[in-house]
Amino acid sequence: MDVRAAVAFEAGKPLQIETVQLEGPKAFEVLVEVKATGICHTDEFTLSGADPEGLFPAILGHEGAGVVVEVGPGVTSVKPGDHVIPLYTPECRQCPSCLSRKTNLCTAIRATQGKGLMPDGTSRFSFQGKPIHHYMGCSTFANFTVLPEIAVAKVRDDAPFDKICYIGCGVTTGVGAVLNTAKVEPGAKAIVFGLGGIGLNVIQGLRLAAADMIIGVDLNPDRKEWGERFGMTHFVNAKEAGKDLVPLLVDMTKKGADQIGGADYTFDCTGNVNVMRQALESCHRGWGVSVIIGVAPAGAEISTRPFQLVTGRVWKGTAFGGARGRTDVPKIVDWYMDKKIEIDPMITHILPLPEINKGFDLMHKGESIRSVVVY
Ligand code: NAD
Ligand code: AHE
Ligand code: ZN
Repeated sequence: MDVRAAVAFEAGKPLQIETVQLEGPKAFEVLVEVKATGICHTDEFTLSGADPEGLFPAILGHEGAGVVVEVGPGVTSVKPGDHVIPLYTPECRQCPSCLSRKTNLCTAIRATQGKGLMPDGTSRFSFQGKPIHHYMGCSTFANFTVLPEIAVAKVRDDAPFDKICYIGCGVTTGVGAVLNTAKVEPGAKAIVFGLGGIGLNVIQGLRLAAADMIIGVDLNPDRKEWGERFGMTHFVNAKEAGKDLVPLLVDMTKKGADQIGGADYTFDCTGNVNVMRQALESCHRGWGVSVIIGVAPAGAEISTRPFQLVTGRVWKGTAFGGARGRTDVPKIVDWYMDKKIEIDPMITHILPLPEINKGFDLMHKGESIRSVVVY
């Protein structure tokens, strides 16, 4: 079938809107009509050429919501008409990782997904007779896409697509990093570095976890108001603090008899390895946990003095907020519908597909939190 897609033909070049061909679902696959997709910084990361796994041409996009229109042989968990959120972290419930109960990083199809292919090693998308790569197993920058059955979460059908698409990445990543990965307890002190589409969701996760002190750090002064909107208690402008940022943050977290200072939990939501170091080093001696969420370019490496770890600070990472997609995503949709979490104010721009490049421009200029393309 013909579908409309924003195609990434080359790194560093704008997406091109084209009519491309999509084959129907094979065994254990589903065809989904994508109704809306967010634009995440990770799409920009791959489009920029910084992603060591980046492949071109590809149909990017991994933060979608839509409706199942057809299922391939063997599919039992969803049917045409079901509302679904595509999962870049699938949940097969059978692989050693899923069965371990220690991680959400299902390994059933990761190898082919990383090669931009469906699990049978082929692509369903093509343009002028040549295959186009899938992206993160999702390719939501097309109005129809094919996904493995294990990579869709069935969600309630009264939830608006143009809001819940954000649960496909940003919301789940931010809130999940707090609840699943860090397991923040009430009364905690936390620092969030980078108050964009992910960082603001970390802040609302911290509010949900009843953290006492939520310090937000960003270079963009406009982000102060944004952080406060979701529960941030203090803001630090990283540009103004300069080299004094870590001692300043440590000082801010000193309280009563505890004059050592440092946060119980810190979160990197920038993808900058220097910030990741600042985040670790502003943790409390003995127990502070720093969670890396940001994705860093090919070749970038993190460093710190081993002493930071010897003295009890812990460095962790999280993908998709530690969420098991088919199990947890429907619950997060319920939290949104029950007003336990907010999404609407973070969606600052709604765009039609032909204007998708504007969404990337807004991100570069720091003018959007989330842009959502509605088909
Ligand atoms: P964004 O562009 O919306 O936000 C980034 C924020 O960081 C901006 O507010 C920016 O001003 C701020 N920032 C940049 N450099 C900074 C610095 N040196 N100090 C302080 N603040 C700084 O991006 P996003 O969509 O929120 O994504 C954030 C990161 O998370 C990206 O690296 C993205 O690829 C990654 N990500 C990871 C996962 C995961 O599962 N681990 C999921 C989604 C996104
Ligand atoms: N391809 C990159 C890694 C990108 C990455 O870490 N992606 C996150 C999700 S970011 C969503 O916006 C993730 O899920 N990682 C786990 C995985 O299996 O990819 C690189 O550096 O190679
Ligand atoms: Zn993302």
